[in-house]
Amino acid sequence: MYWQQAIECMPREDLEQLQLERLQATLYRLGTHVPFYRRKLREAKIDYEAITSLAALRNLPFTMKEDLHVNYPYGLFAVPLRDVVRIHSSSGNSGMTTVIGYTRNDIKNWSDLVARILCGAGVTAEDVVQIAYDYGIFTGGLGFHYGAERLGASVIPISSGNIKRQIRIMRDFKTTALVCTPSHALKIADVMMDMGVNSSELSLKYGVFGAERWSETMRREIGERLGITANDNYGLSEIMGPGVAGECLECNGLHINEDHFFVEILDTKTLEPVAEGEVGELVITTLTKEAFPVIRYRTRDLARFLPGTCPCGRTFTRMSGILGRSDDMMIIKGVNVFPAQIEAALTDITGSETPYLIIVDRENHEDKLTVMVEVTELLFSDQIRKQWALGDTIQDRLVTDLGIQVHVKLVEEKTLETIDSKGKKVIDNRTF
Ligand code: DLL
Repeated sequence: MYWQQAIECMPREDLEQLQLERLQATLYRLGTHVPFYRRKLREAKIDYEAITSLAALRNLPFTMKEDLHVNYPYGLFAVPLRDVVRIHSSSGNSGMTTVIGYTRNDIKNWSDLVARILCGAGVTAEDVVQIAYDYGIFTGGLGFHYGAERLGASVIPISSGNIKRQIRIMRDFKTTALVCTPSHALKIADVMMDMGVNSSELSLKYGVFGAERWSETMRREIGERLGITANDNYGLSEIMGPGVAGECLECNGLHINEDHFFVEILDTKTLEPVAEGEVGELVITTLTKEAFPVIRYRTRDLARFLPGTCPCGRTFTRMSGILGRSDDMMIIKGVNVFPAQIEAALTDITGSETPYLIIVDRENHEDKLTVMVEVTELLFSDQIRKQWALGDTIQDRLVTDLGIQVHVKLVEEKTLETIDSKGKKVIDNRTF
């Protein structure tokens, strides 16, 4: 099933021509409207008006997450704010936040791309689509909402809280497609069991899952427990949100929406293309974005291109699911978390370097983040109430900065060195 068959199945030659024209337009937009890129291109001695081949893209400078931070909030927007109709953002305190804008046209393209993802996973205008992503500044909820509406499906914007209610609505409203993170789908299956609801009482057929890493074992488990197909899709806010790539029902890799994104896979050390089929970092150039175009954005996500063509008929290149990260970002309860955010908050509160250890577990299909903090001599108080207050202050601050629940454990000095963390600041006990 296709949403835009003529595009999704277009001959590669035509696709490459389209990509080149769109790259030229993007470079022109950035070169003329974004001082940061004008300077960057000039420094790299690139005449952006003289790019005549896709191969020339290899010489363009990279864009890093740090560039987004430095230009916070609107420095990389290529249109005036009056032309921006939506703003999304990643979590984090102001120094770590990224802000992404969309013009009306960007939203239209985004909706079409998400409609493609849904269609590829089997969803049609006949379906009742329940979206259990967070509806907020995170791109998952609204991104899928607009895409599902564009498709013409009946959309239930349930969001991520109150799972019992989600299940009741799923049963009573005869939901046929579930859209959320894979771990949330398993959590739903757990709560269904507690409620005595069997999947045969539901009308569910399709599951469209993404925003975090998952495994074939999880896919099988979701499929069996909810009685649905389970398809993967990938995206990131800096590039757009969901809609970058998604699996069709063949489930043999994620088709990249190459008419809107030029994707390279590079060796993380040399930053040169990896050998065919090798794993490397996804580096993405947007080809149609108006408000927030980026060139060669280093996603830090690791994946590989898959060889051959897909029986579904789409000509877009396929990539594997995400196999890891080339930095230390973790996705906890669907939220991106960097150890540096935690460290910065601790230093801020304690006024000194404080030993800590981050522990991530998955209990009953739910991520749990614990931060162990050593009470050094400087922080020690013989008044238990004062000590508790310190724990509460750290906890409140981390919840605010990260946007997820955090368990803070204060431990005695030198406790952390007795824990075998192999010298790392993070122990992630989850299996993917
Ligand atoms: O997670 C956008 C999204 C929403 C994608 C809904 C798919 C579905 P961010 O919050 O910016 O955006 O997080 C982006 O999440 O760089 C990956 O590390 C990770 N990620 C996204 N999709 C997948 C996936 C959204 N299918 C970051 N598998 C990315 C593994 C994923 N990791």
